[in-house]
Amino acid sequence: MTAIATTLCRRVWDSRGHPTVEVEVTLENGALGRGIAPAGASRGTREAVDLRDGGDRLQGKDVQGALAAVRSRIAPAILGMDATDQQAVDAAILALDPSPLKDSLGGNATVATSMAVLHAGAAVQGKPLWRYIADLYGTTPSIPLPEIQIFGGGAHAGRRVDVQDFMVMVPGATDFSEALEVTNEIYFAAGDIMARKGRLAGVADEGGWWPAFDSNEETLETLITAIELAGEKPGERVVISLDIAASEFGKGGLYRLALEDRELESNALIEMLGGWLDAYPIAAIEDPLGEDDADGMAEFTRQFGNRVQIIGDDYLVTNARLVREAAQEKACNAVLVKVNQVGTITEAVDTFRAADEAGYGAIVSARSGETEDVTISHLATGLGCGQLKVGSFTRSERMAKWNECLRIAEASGSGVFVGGGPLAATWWGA
Ligand code: 2PG
Ligand code: MG
Repeated sequence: MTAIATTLCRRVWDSRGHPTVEVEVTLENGALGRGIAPAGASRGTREAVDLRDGGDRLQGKDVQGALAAVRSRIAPAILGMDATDQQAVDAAILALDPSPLKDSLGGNATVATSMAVLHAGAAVQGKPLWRYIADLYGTTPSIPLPEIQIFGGGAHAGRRVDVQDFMVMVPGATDFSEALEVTNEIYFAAGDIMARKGRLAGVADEGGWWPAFDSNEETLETLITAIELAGEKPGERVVISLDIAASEFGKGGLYRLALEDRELESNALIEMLGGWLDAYPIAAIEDPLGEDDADGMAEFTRQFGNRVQIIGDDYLVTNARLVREAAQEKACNAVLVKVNQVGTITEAVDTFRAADEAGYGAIVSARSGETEDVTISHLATGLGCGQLKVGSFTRSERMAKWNECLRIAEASGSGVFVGGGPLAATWWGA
């Protein structure tokens, strides 16, 4: 009944119009699961490889090699396996490509298959995916607090500003639906400001307003004004979250702020960001230092780890071993969980567990290249991780995830919204 009968794959297209891998797994009783690989633009060097064909066609981004890996290697290996034994199926996939970066199968091939198997397992048990995940991993489900981008930047906006994500969270909302409502007002207030300044220039890759600013700090100031225009007092119900994505503009402890035409050493960057933490109600900051700047990250955490959530994305690449090492070095206090960064559901859950053991927060996250796949809404809810980062408040590849959370919240009943829970208690207003 629960055995995998067929594994199909096809090329579909993501939100940036690039090819990606979709996998469909059908079980003996007809239950079906589907997964689509997302794609990052600001990628950590230790992430699982997103296998692309190269060459002249489709900007070198075709995925025929990854599709061939699913058809000729992964499908035969998992045929007949029990789809509800996620760990065994993922182990069978990993056995085909034990390389740390999955460069032979491609992380895009493995993640689409792993997610498809997860969906098929839920389908055969007749459970909503979030409930299936909670039962499988013995976790307590909760609706996550959304982390939503208002301005995009960095690699998602032609490097128009250096910082990548200017986001808001509404830990003071009473439920998920209210958090979205407040965010909607802030998003459109920000659009109005840009229009009034004659600087409205469309949106960046994840749907946040295009950052037509003269400095990174002007973006922050504008975000504050937008929060106020939306009728909120910054730092009360609403807080700011930033993804600095420092690996994108720094190597070897030297950071180049192109917009401001200056170069900063690690300590100067820490000082600049510390100034922002003092001046603005910032509750979370992601990748404040580069992926190769372990000393800088430990120093930043030493100075600010008691008052702000410090999230490792490129720095930890959803890797359980790196989370454990970071905990020893006291670098970061939270990890971004992106399944395609590590390649399988089992490994992503291992990372979530490693974070839990280290007392680190965990934020499930989308990639900048996304699709209609809503697995991460269920993963964040099912694991009860507390936070979900998806991008902005426009474009259907983003809204699909927020809307799915609304459906899950409705189906699961009220009272499970994390909102003002762990985030508020630990970081907000501290
Ligand atoms: C990030 C993500 C999402 P990308 O850096 O957190 O914003 O971007 O998918 O391009 O790595
Ligand atoms: Mg990031």
